[in-house]
Amino acid sequence: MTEQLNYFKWKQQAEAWMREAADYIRWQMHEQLDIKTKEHKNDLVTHVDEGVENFFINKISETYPSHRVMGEEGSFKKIDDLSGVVWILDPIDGTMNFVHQKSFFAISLGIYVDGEPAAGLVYDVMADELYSAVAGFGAFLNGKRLPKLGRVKLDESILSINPGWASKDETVRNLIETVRGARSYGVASLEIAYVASGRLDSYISLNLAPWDVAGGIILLQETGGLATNLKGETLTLLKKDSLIAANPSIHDGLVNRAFGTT
Ligand code: 2AM
Ligand code: CA
Ligand code: CA
Ligand code: CA
Repeated sequence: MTEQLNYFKWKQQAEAWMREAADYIRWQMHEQLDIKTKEHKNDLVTHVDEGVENFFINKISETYPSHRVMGEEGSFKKIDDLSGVVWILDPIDGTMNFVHQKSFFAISLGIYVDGEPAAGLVYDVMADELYSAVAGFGAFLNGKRLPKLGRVKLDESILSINPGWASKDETVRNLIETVRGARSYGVASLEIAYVASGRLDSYISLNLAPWDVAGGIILLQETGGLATNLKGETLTLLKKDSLIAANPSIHDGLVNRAFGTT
């Protein structure tokens, strides 16, 4: 129980920092953005992503010196195991949306203790929607408890998927024809949070990093949803992987039908 008290404390603290970082983001959004590309031409980073990550690294190291941070913009290389307390941070998830649309981006944070979920937070900055969970105590949206996910049928479900991938893959095109509707938001952490809250029934991606998923999958676990890679395997949170995050009644069906060997 003492452990859990800590988890609540960390979640509370993380939430306050997220709101402070969100104020900075909303302020900087209307300034000239310093935009750079990373490995691919569509993989963007701005000075705001770096500013938010540095803000969290400073706060966490001042307040909890023994905790480690795995953040997208620079501090990943130092982390190759999940022992102790690790904060897995995406300072801005959905940077392309941040740059082009000025909405539909999130701050995502998962706190893990020896690799086990402790607390997860995903904050949609412009909608002011904060999804949060302490593992074992349910998930909340702006303080209101999210219900456990009910049953859905695959052909009545809403799937979120990257259209760039869908256009190139016949299996994915068939899947899109099977479900009731397909969507794409371009912000992985929030799309997982949407599955946790029932706004979406599934979200599938080919290649995500630990910080894209670490916060969202804790929320999902708390409302009964399932998250694995496309082979149905548990995520390690130490390397890039594919993802199927889904309502439990369609998760295994999606793995088998779209990507399995059966
Ligand atoms: P990012 O904005 O933090 O980079 C876009 O479909 C979603 O996938 C976003 O959550 C984006 O996170 C993530 N993503 C992961 N790897 C990516 C890559 N190499 N290029 C663009 N988006 C990536
Ligand atoms: Ca990125
Ligand atoms: Ca991301
Ligand atoms: Ca990011």
